Formats: sequence, C-alpha cells, structure tokens
Amino acid sequence: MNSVRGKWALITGATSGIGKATSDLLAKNGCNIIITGRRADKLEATHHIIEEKYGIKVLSYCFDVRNLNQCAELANDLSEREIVPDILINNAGLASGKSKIQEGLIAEWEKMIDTNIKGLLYITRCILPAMIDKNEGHVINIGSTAGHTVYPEGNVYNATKFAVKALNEAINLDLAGTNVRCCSIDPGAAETEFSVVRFHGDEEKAKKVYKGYTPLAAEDIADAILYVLQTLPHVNITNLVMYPTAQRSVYVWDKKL
Ligand code: NDP
Ligand code: 8X3
Repeated sequence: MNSVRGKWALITGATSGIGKATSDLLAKNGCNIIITGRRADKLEATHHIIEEKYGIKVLSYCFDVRNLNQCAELANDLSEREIVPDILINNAGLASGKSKIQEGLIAEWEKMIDTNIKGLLYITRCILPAMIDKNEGHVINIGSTAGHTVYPEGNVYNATKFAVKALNEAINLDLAGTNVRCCSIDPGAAETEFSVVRFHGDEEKAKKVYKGYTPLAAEDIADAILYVLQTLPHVNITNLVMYPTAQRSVYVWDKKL
C-alpha cells in the first residue's frame, strides 16, 4: 500500500460535498491538507474541525479558481513554504442551471466553463511543474458520468465534463516519462450541494434529484479517491467511473417513486 500519511494534498472546493469528505478522509489517514473554496466561513470551519480532529497540518486559501492571479498566489505561497503537493485534487466545480441550449443563459455557461475547465487548467498549470520537478505526485481530476454521455438540458455542463475527460487523458500523455500519475474519477449522481447550486438554492427541486433511490454519498467518492491514491507507484489508474447501484447510465435508473 502506498500510504498518504505525512504527504501534502491540495484539494480545491473543500467547503462542501466531495472536496470536504475527501479532505476529512485524507486527514484521517494522516495526510496534511491544503484546502480551498470561496466561502470563508465554511473554509475556516472545515480547517479548524479537521485540524483538531486529526492533528495533521492544515493550510487554507480562500479564493476563486476562476482567478488566475489568485491560483498563482497559492502556488507562490506554497513554494515560499517549501511545500510541493504530493497530491492535487481538482474538485472545485459546478453546474449552473439546466435548460435547452436555445434558452440557455450565457452567464451560466461562462460560470461553468470558467470554473470546471479554466479553473482546473489554472490550478494544474500553477502546481504541476513543481510535481514534475520532484518527479513524483498524483493528480486526481473530478470529472463526471456527464462527461461520458450527454443528457437533455445538460449541454454546457456535459461539455465541461467532456473537456475534463479530454484534459485528463492529455495530462497523462504529457506526463509520460515522469513518475507523476493522473486519474479522473467520474461519479454519477451524488447527493451533495451540487443540485442546490445547480437549481440556484431551490432545495425542493434539488431533493427530487435524489428521490426514490440511494445516491452516492460524498464519502463514497472520497473512498474511491483514497483507493486510487493508495495504489503502488507503478500503478496508474487513469479513469474510475462510479454510479449508484440504482443508476446504470445517465438514462437507466431504478427509482421507487
Ligand atoms: P458541492 O456544491 O457540494 O461542492 C462544490 C465545491 O466546489 C464547493 O466546495 C465550492 O466551494 C467549490 N467551488 C465551486 N465553484 C468554485 C470556484 N469558482 N472557486 C473555488 N471553489 C469553487 O458539489 P460536489 O461536491 O458534488 O462537486 C464537486 C465536484 O464533483 C464538481 O466538480 C462536480 O462537477 C463534480 N461531480 C458531482 C457530482 C454530483 O452528483 N454531486 C457527480 C459527478 C461529478 P465554494 O462555493 O465555497 O467556492
Ligand atoms: C453530476 C452528475 O448526472 O447530475 O456531474 O450530471 S449529473
């Protein structure tokens, strides 16, 4: 087993959902964590709870991954502290709205493209060179089953996750000859704040997405991430797709409504 104990993991979007659960699980396993997010109160709370619970080192940076300067500031600060992340988890992301392309809101498209694609690229560009210089490290990109199959009214969100799939493959090609590994973890429906954000705070509408079956929990995805990270250095799992048992594809569900 390749332990995460004593390593440094940078997890973007750790104020809720998958990022928060992953931060907790890695810290529980002795990993030091660097967490990010825009909501200062939630970030601070996660920082203090995890630090107290597990006694590992925690650094937190409150910023928007859409801002290249702020991504670069994070990388500079880590470099000044002489920290090279052993693990980078590109998790920060969102869906904003769900509508036919001919009715789509440009501002929502830009938010998804800027966060899910450009934010992932900015962070990767700022952090990956130090991992390559050290010739070790593991990048985990959180994609989605929405990046394998499109669904009605998913259009631009689907496109951003197809882009994550392509970038994950491209990063792996460009890392050939190094010991740095790269994997995209692509979940189906997971009950987090994802749908509340997608439906702009409409809790009722969000709840309906997870009605009649057991969705994935954020912790299930954290387990999968830890599994991938714990494989031996000569093993590179490049893609892991996971659905709830009640969902076999973006179209095939077993819902008891
Ligand atoms: P949550 O809404 O619970 O978490 C999203 C996280 O991303 C939050 O911590 C949020 O923090 C952060 N975030 C969003 N936008 C930005 C930004 N511009 N800058 C910095 N941080 C940002 O949803 P999930 O945990 O479900 O989502 C995590 C990832 O998993 C996303 O990439 C999503 O696409 C993907 N995914 C989710 C699935 C699901 O069904 N839930 C399934 C497949 C993939 P803050 O608001 O504080 O900035
Ligand atoms: C989130 C899963 O199916 O809502 O990526 O797009 S889905």
